[in-house]
Amino acid sequence: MTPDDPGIQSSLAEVRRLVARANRLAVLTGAGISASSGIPTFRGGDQSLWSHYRPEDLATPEAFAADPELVWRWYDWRRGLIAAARPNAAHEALVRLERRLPVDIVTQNVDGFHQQAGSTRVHEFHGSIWRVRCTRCSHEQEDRTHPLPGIPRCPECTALMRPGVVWFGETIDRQVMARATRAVTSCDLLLVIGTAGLVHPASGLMDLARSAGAGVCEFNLVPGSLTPRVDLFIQGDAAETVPQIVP
Ligand code: BJW
Ligand code: ZN
Repeated sequence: MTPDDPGIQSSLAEVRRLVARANRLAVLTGAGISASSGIPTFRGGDQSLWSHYRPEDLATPEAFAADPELVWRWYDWRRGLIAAARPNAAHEALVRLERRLPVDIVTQNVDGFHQQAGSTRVHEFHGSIWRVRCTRCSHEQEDRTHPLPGIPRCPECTALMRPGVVWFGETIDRQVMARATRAVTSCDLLLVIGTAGLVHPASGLMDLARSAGAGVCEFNLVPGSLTPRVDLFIQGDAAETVPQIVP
């Protein structure tokens, strides 16, 4: 499929109809929902200092073991961008939806924007950029310091702290996985917003929802790997399209 294919674009009226009929909603979000807040996506080819790194070069335990300072510098830069930015109209629209019916948000994003906007049932599939955890003992805590004065050290055992996020090759927290699975298998409708759908196991959640009988609506700037398997596709900036389903 290409963006020019006729018939790919569904109407917002169709999405509104499905939302009106739904009893439970689940939402799977990715980097694209925060793009309009000024947060670069992972595979978007932005012009930043860090754009010549791929996520696979930095978001791995091996990259951290080889050069913890480099990896922390990347996270410190991103923490600065996020701290200076705000949730956008798409995050806010999902808060309004929650006033109408139960809405579980499974987010791959680590920015905390859904909670900041006011959503209450948020499952952080890949962790949070505002948490740090010890590489040696089990100590974990919130840490919103920016800029970081250096690599954070564990207050319990002085070992290096690492970002409290899920890197490639690491498993999703069992409880978060269970909550996300429950959310997508118990909803009537899944909204998939701003994800390329290339990273497992998050990308499998959509098929899980479908096999449990849910309808799927995708919101993205461009059709992607998930689009052939969705029921409705709304093309455009999520900050413009998503608010139109919850006027
Ligand atoms: C807009 C927009 C606008 C832009 N409006 N839309 C081979 C085959 C299958 C699987 C594997 C494999 N080899 C390895 C794996 C497993 C691996 C994986 O999936 N790799 C793939 C790359 C192939 N997965 C894992 O390792 C996961 N764990 C796991 O599988 O455990 C089991 C296991 C253990 C050991 C060995 C093997 C298996 C863990 C994955 C963790 C991913 N972590 C990251 C970093 C998180 C922390 C951080 O933020 O730093 O998560 S990587 C990065 O990708 C981040 C994101 O959450 C994730 C997804 O990215 P997302 O959100 O889709 O962003 P983009 O940039 O890709 O897309 C943006 C989209 O928005 C685009 O579609 C745009 O068009 C759109 N857009 N502007 C609307 N304004
Ligand atoms: Zn420790």
